Amino acid sequence: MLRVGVIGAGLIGRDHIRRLTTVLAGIDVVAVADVDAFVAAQVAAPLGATVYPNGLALIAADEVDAVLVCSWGGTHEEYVLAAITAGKPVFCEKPLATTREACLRIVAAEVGHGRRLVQVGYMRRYDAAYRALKQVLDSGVIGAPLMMHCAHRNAGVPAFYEPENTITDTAVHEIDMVRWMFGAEIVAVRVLRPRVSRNAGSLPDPLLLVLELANEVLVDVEISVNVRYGYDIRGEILGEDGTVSLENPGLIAVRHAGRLAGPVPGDWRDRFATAYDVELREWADSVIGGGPPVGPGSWDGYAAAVVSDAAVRALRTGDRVAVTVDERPAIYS
Ligand code: NAD
Ligand code: ISE
Repeated sequence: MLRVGVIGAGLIGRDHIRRLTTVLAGIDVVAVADVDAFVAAQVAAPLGATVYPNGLALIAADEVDAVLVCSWGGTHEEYVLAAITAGKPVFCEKPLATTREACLRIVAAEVGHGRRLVQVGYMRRYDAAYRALKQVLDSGVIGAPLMMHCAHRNAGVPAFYEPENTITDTAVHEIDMVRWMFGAEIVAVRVLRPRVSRNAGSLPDPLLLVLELANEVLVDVEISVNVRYGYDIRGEILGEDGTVSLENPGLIAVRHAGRLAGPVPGDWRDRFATAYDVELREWADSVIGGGPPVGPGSWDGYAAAVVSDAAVRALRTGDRVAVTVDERPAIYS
């Protein structure tokens, strides 16, 4: 049994605990920590897991083989660094950390340790539809890629969202996906602001990001975080000889009274449920097998943070912001 400790028992922490304990085999959640002690106790009780007073104590515990970090983004750095120091594999929900500098400190610690221990929760790389898109692209059947059009729409977002969270928490998924999909770094970013939605509250919503890739592919990303109607993730790649696109993820279509209708996922838990299952299965298998994680690592977390830093600057200034990535250390090649 792989004995896992989970830090942060909120929405995704609880969802991951459910899949670790009821969907996937060979994993035991033995420890939980949350700044909200009541939440931690409530989540730990049915599992028979130990509640730790804080994340650092959980990481240090002998009974914990590997760690899942599911607390708020600003807290990730401290926990990931502690896990590296303890030599324990750590799956950290996105973002790896909220700034380029914090991610670089994690990269430096992992390089110092000499072996990869960190995986970051960029689950789109595990989604069947995105994988199929990449397979078609890589097959060459649509020719060389020219552009990609993306939309990332949330019915609503948590109350803590500040303007930059539309980038650092939401657009960051497309930032990672695009690097993986095209195997190329993002070299510049612009953020355009259309008319503001009356549902936007205090957020700049919607936004249009334009990402320039090193291979001259151009990607546009609509970010809408208050569309109300559901969770809607879109993507279409234009190649020289054809296109490939994500299709409606609904499983059924209802034809009734002269209308054709189908379900729209409510949020990321519906849309990416299977992707999270595969992601954590592969992560756990790599830990059990004693190898490095096979999924996105600290370097990917760093590269995404560099672009999201630039996009936050572009959002504030309206400028085109160039992105420069440091040299990739050998353990990430
Ligand atoms: P949430 O607010 O529902 O839960 C976060 C939990 O962490 C809360 O219970 C909070 O009390 C706890 N917490 C905060 N600071 C802590 C600390 N220092 N130590 C221990 N616990 C602490 O938030 P969420 O939606 O579950 O998001 C958590 C993380 O997961 C974020 O980084 C978010 O970006 C990421 N996330 C990823 C996806 C995805 O699609 N991959 C989806 C949702 C959330
Ligand atoms: C959330 O944290 C996620 O990661 C979801 O995948 C994303 O769609 C949402 O915008 C974020 O708030």
